Amino acid sequence: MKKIALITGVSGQDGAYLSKLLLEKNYKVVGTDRRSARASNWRLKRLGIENKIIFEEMEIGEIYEVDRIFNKYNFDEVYNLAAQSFVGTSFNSPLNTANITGLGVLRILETIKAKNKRIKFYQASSSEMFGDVLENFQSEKTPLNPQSPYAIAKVFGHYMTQNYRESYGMYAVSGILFNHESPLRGEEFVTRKIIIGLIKILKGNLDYLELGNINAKRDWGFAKEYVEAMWLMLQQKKPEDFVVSTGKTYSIKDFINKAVKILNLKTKWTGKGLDEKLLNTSNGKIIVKINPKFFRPAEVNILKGDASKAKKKLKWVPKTNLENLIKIMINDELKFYQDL
Ligand code: GDR
Repeated sequence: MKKIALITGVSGQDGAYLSKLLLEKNYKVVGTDRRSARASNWRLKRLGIENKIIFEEMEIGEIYEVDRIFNKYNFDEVYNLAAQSFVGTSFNSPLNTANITGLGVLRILETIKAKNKRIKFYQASSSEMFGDVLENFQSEKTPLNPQSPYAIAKVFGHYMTQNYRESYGMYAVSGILFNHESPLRGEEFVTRKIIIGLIKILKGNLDYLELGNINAKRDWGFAKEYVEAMWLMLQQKKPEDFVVSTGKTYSIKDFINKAVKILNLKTKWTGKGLDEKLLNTSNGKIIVKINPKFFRPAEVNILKGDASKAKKKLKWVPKTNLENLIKIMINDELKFYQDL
């Protein structure tokens, strides 16, 4: 008998990689998204699996929608990846973020509790929950200190998942994933924005790139590896939460410096604060400048995860360092240009 998995938010980066992984493990994959099917399927197409999963529309903001999907299939595992996942946007739409990113988790937990408490549940928690960090390395034990409506909604989902595990004996776990990137990352997130921008500049299709706080530091890993940790978390004897991270932190500026080096661009930084710029020393043109429009009302300055529990219990370790991750993203983007 094939196991049946539900992936909410299937058309996102992690949804696509996780679908591929579960198909390889011979699962029947039901993927849901709020949008009417096909337009948002480019990632599944890129991985060649758009016809291999069962695609359903499900608005996680409505309990009867969740109910309908759970009546139609007998799931073994549920991966809740659906969210309003952009931190910046959450400041402009805090109510929608609370409803989807926060209450959405509870709608699924309630449905599982009512229908079949043996269904295993994975919640996509986030390193953003650590916010203004209270410990140098953040682990499962680090106190949470969220700084955005997004992170606060994630904290709600995180504690609800723990509460349903403890109150009802459900196999419900939270994966606290630090930033994870790939060629399938949405263009609004900083890593993909930088890669796309630099390549457009190189090809003469963009004058310069505008960014916000380039001094923020993140712990970046490769998304394809992070979905393996999600699956592993649902295969344990005991349901537990895990941090998934690389343990290394770099600023946005470091990321840019590594990317321009790989692209063989000769550059130098000038100016300070709002006037800080990256110049192309070959032609004197600006490559990067700061636009305060991309600043957030409250910022998370630094994140650095301690994934030693995942290493010990899940035998999961990150394999791709930042340099190689950037190379993967650049090569993919360049290939896209060649294919045009
Ligand atoms: P983040 O990712 O907020 O960490 O959350 P993002 O890539 O959006 O920002 C990372 C850092 O870069 C700074 N920054 C910019 N960010 C964007 N998007 N655009 C810019 O122009 C820009 N300039 C500077 C940001 O201020 C920030 O400090 C991601 C999301 O995927 C979440 O859903 C997920 O939970 C966490 O990672 C783990």
